[in-house]
Amino acid sequence: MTGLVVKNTGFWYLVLPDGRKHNNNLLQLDATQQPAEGGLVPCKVKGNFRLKGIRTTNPVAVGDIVNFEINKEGFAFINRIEERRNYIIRKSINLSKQAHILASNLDLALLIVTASHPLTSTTFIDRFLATAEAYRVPAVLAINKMDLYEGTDLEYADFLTRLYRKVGYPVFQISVETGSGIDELRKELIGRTTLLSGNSGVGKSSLLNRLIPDVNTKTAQISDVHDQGMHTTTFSELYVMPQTEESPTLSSPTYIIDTPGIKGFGTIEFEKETVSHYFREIFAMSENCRFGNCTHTHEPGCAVRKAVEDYEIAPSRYESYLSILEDEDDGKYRE
Ligand SMILES: Nc1nc2c(ncn2[C@@H]2O[C@H](COP(=O)(O)OP(=O)(O)OP(=O)(O)O)[C@@H](O)[C@H]2O)c(=O)[nH]1
Ligand SMILES: [Mg+2]
Ligand SMILES: [Zn+2]
Repeated sequence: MTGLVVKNTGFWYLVLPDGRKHNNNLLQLDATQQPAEGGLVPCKVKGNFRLKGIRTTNPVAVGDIVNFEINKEGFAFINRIEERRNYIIRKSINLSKQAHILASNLDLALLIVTASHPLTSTTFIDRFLATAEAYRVPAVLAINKMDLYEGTDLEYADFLTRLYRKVGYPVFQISVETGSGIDELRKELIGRTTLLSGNSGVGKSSLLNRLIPDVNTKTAQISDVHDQGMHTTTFSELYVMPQTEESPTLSSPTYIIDTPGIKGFGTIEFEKETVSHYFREIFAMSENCRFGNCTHTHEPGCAVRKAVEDYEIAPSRYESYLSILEDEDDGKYRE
């Protein structure tokens, strides 16, 4: 049997068998429970799924299409993963070489960012966007909590909006709290499979609850002391958004994957020579560099560094580019 991986609890993978409709109604299961009719099948993994020699904390990811078997005792085992159309992977912030696949087979990567409570850094945004470019997943930014901002926070939100629109990414200014900008964003998601990602506390689960009101995933207050999220969501999970008036005859379902908040975004598997390909404006500008193999760090006649000096390329983007190059130097990622 084949199915779609909807959740990974570390121990079980919950799989939606082909032909069944996902109703967001997840089962709580123990080890002896039989797969319930109409529900999700709890599976374990059989065999060794390695990603081109990279050690991943999760061999099977949410969004994977898998083949599974049910044995005589009634336990289900995943025995094959269909080839992934794409995926988003990151290295965790610690110095281990472990990587984590956020999700696979995506039509869209939606990065939720905030200008305060907590503040999302441009380094984080750029690393996420570069990874989306590298794995060919279209990316979109949503700046959430617009209801909170004034003064420098509002300036930062507007700075991010202008910067990333200029680079070529759609940017939405939203407030899950007041509902502003949500309808526009919803249109972007219809008929697609979207990964929701971002720092802890930016409002990923709150957005999901607004888009799919009957789900009610857990959300939590930001810590007053640290102005940071509480890591409320602990496992990635795929939800289905019901059809709306705008999509009555749509053939593909609208899936949204809520994920745990992440602190840093370590890039993985990048060749030094190709890092610049994942920064659209740097790549475009590099055509004018004197040397074809310019790394835009020290070479004479570098058009990229000239453009940074002239503020044609944002210094923050160039710094993010350099920080990824440094990672690739020592194979580590530090914030
Ligand atoms: N003022 C305001 N608060 C918001 C908004 N969206 C979310 N919040 C609040 O931000 C806090 C964190 O929201 P969550 O949805 O739990 O954040 P998350 O991104 O899912 O966090 P993790 O699961 O830890 O990764 C909650 O207290 C929300 O009520 C918004 O638009 N405006
Ligand atoms: Mg959450
Ligand atoms: Zn150059």
